[in-house]
Amino acid sequence: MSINLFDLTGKIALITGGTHGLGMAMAMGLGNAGATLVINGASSEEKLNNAVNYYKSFGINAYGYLFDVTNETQVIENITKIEREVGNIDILVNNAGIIKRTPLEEMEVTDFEQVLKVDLVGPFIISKHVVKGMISRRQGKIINICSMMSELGRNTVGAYAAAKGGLKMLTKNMATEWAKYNIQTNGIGPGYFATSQTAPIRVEGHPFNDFIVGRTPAGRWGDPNDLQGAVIFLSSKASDFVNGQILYVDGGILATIGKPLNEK
Ligand code: GCO
Repeated sequence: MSINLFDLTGKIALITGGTHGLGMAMAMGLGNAGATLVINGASSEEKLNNAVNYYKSFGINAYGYLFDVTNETQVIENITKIEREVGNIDILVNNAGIIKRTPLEEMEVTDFEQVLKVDLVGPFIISKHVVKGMISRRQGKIINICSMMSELGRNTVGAYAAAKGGLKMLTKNMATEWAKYNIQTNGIGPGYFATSQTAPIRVEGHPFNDFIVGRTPAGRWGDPNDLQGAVIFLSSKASDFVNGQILYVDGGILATIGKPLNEK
């Protein structure tokens, strides 16, 4: 009998920030692999309902819960509701995140703290409460969405880089503490993707757009669907002995120092 290592039938996956962008693309991948989706949104009931209906239009079983991943009271309440109304959470994708592009010397402390709160403290809070069930069942998959900025800095994204660098190390520590319960914790590090977050720097002819296309060996921005294979792999049996790894899906950008602009 052939076993499909990547089949997620019967699994329940919670994806934070799953109402748009990379989160939606990864959620679609998990849903198409058989998982039931639990989508978190932070602010808009309408956006959440639209996203849930979008998944359902493809025959994917989906539910939506509106809560702020940085508010521990809301997280506890909603994890309890999800486990009562939908079932035990097998897969947690910590995707929700924000970015603020400001030179460090000009950045307000409150803005710096907000980026770290959403991008680093949030994943800690929700993982702390989801993992309790995973520990009791001796099984679970946690995937933290890191970034190119977990490895490299860039002008104006210092707070985001600090948060995503921290999330890389938090991933390694979650793996260290929870692997003994048969919980695999890993990360995905997207390179530069065509999303609403990067829209301002992706305008045709924008110096950054040309820079990224030239700096990426694949010669293009990532398509959000390029992340589906990685998230299915790290959510499935195929990764049962993979712990604390960050899988970079970046078109090769981290593999190279780049090339002169006039070189093909
Ligand atoms: C930026 C971009 C990046 C990407 C992504 C790269 O301003 O440099 O927004 O941060 O969004 O995180 O991995």
